Amino acid sequence: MPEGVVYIDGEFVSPNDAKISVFDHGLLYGDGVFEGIRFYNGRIFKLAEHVDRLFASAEKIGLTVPCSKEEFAQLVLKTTAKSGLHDGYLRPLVTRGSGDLGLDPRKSKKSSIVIICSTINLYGSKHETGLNAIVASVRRTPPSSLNPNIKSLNYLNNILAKSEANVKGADEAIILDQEGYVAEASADNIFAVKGGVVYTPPTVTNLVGITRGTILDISKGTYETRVERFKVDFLLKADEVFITGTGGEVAGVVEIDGQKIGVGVPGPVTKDLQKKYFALVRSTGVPIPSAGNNGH
Ligand code: PXG
Repeated sequence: MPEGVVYIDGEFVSPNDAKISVFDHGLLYGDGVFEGIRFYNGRIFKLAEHVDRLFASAEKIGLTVPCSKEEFAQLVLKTTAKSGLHDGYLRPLVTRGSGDLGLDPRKSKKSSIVIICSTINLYGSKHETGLNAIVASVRRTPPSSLNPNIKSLNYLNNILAKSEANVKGADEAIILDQEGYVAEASADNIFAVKGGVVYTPPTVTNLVGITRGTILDISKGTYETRVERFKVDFLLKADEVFITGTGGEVAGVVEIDGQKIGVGVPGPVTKDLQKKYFALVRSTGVPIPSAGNNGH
């Protein structure tokens, strides 16, 4: 059983007792939105940005979050405090709530708030050695069908890509948009470094990642940055490729479809940005109230 604590609609329970109805439209239809947040050293990294994105996702699907942003942030802090963890992972979700069968959202009378506070380990030691990736055959759902900036409970497009990577023995999948431009990885944004310039695609076809934004900010102090579209051949000829995400943090990609990127190890720009990112996440963020002082 995972460690941590779970908030569900007004109650804090242990992960073992964290249950929702099978009639919840989040389960039945993927009708809901979520966030993935990390906390380090007793501080929640970019809490306000994650709460803003959660509310923006909810608004895009006409889902009313049954509290204010400020109250939501306080709930996240309180849940984290109750977990007793200092480093870990938060998964807030807002689902349409339970309702009769039938996908009409009006069947659910009240949305549900769930906040899971636990731990996550995505790439482990691969941060040092780098990841190998494949280019998925499945393309990213086009923005005209589903806005990629709705962080919704529908992740099958990404899961199909990830499963393809699993079958091929790769760590990650790079997903292309409908026109063949590089969109993102299964749960991360993607960057390339060439001639000392840091490139990442615009977010028309991918999530406006909070880690992506942080890395662009950090990069600007040292490197030229360019937000522009590119295809796979650009990645294959790049000096370095890396991916960014709350879960995956900053991880070098050293091989794509069996072809080495650069010299086949995480490059100096990736390592520099990784180091600066880890320093930032460990020294900034909203302090988690101490366990004794979280209840009132
Ligand atoms: N693209 C997609 C499709 C994502 O789901 C990112 C990019 C990176 O965004 P952030 O804001 O995290 O830099 C994501 C983020 C998980 C997990 O449980 C998934 C994400 C984040 C944290 C954990 O697999 N997705």
